[in-house]
Amino acid sequence: MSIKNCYEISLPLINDYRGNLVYIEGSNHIPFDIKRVYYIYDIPLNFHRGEHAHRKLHQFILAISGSFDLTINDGVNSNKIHLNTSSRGMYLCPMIWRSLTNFSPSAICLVFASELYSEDDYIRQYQQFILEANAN
Ligand code: T46
Repeated sequence: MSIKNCYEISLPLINDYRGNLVYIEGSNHIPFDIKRVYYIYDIPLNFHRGEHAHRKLHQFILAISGSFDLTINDGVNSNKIHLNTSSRGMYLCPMIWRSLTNFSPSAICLVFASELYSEDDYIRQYQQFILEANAN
């Protein structure tokens, strides 16, 4: 898997005089069946999240509030994306090392995931990630 398989997804935003509405339709906007949703918030200043990869998990990550940087790395190439709107997020395929940094004080990171939580799916050591990425 390569970071070329990861891409931005823009969501439909409906704006009128009352404000904004963004909607997410599983089969229309998310390229996998959603089995789990979670969110991360109240991140202390200068702390980071992530620093791991997933063997099988697909995810869609967006900043539902505030902003943060998402760095994706396939073991060869990497790319840093600034997420700062609730109508655009990143799809991450399996076997991508991700780091989330530079959280703004109000940041909320919302994640849609293709599987239930399983620690067995995590690769938390970078050297192990490189071994498994090169073996594929
Ligand atoms: C990712 C980034 C964006 C659960 O029990 N259930 C869950 O659904 C999740 C996601 C985590 N946990 C437990 C596992 C750990 O004991 O919550 C604790 C913190 O998890 P973790 O250190 O993996 O959290 P982050 O914020 O570093 O990473 C998470 C996701 O794990 C990861 O897939 O892409 O958010």
